[in-house]
Amino acid sequence: MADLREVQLDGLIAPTHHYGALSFGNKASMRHAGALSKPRAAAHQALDKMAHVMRLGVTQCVLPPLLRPDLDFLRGCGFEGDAAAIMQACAHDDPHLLSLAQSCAFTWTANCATVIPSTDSNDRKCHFVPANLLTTPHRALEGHARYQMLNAIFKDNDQFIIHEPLPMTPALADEGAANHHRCYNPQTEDFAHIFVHSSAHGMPKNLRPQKYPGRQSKEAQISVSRLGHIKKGHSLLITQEPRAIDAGAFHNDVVFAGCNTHILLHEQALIDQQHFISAVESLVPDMHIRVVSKRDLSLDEAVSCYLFNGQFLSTDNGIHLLLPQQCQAKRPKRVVDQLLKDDFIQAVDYLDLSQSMMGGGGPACLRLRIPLLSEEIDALPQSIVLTEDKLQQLKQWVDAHFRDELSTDDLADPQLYSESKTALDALTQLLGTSSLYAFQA
Ligand code: SUG
Repeated sequence: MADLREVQLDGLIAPTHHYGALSFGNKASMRHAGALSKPRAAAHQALDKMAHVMRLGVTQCVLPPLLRPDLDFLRGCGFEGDAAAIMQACAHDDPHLLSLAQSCAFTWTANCATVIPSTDSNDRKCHFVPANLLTTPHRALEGHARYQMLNAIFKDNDQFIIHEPLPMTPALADEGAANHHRCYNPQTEDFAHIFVHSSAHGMPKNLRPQKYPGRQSKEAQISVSRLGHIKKGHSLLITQEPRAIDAGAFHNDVVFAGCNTHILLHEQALIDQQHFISAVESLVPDMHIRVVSKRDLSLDEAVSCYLFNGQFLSTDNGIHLLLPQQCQAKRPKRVVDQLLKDDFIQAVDYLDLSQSMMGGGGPACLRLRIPLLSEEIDALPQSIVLTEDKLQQLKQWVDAHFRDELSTDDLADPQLYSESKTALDALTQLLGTSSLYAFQA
């Protein structure tokens, strides 16, 4: 029997965490244009979630942030000189470009990559396909840098293959694990990879969203499963319900969640949902698929409370669900209470993730799940694995380097750039990773 365990990889919040309203179709992002952000609180909330996971006995790892602003991007736009000159000129000429370059959306690590575990691939390697994120202008800046960072961390080429992000063409728009889900029955070792898309070559108009962009192409999903060498007959290609996207489910993980044999999804999450359920059940025995009706929770309600972005964790005591506090409102709470009553899940905790939620990211958005064998866990740099000691060090790091508040005007402050560099330099020392950033070369 393969001893496959799901490691949770969460990105650390970066010192320039702010709300730029950069994601068209993500209602929380659009609503919080220009709101004052609280980077320190955001970083603590994210660390508290990681601590929670660690204390449930699940392996929790941390992924360092990217350096912002992305000066190479701004140089590519024609700005010249040192960091201070570039930031100030950009703030004067085109503040929107500066907001893109300062974005910390990489924190939502579910979008970092799609992971295919070694047990599911023909070549028995664990494959990472970093997402190109090309539908949103700020996130399209993440893919290559994340590719380099994943390479630096998952160094063991005998076990891990880090692919380049898919080519930057809209035909291959890819948002990583937010639109991918792996079902797995640990008893029988049956598995299925569910790939959900919202665009495809020749897709009929009635399957396309009318209001907001579909961010994931079918051709990208097929390419990811090809790169990941997924064993034949274990992938399912499914179309996201356009009504869900138009209601604000810009990623499938806003209306669909689960782990192993459990899936929780909204009645209006997918096209031809009954067919989807039968297909999964035929690939993986003993699935528990729970559909929440629109009567119990409308799509609009699902998008505002993020119930389906709950983080499902398989623990020794059963399934533990982490939800944002917004799910304590009457109607979502009633759904959750019923899940507990029916023994669909065994425990739930509600967390304050307000700073992440303001950008449209719930508990599941903040982590990338990496199913690993024990020898693969041993091959990880132990320095990125969270322990009580490391948690305290990271909390002190946040207190030493993060501002309490950040306004849009602060994004032009050159001091913020030096603070970020100092913070990231201190972080690599704390984590004991060798240099991860170009400025450390
Ligand atoms: O891509 N928000 C992210 C939220 C990602 C959530 N991830 C998952 N569903 N897995 C996005 O829309 C907001 C940035 C801003 O407005 O400044 C943002 O990028």
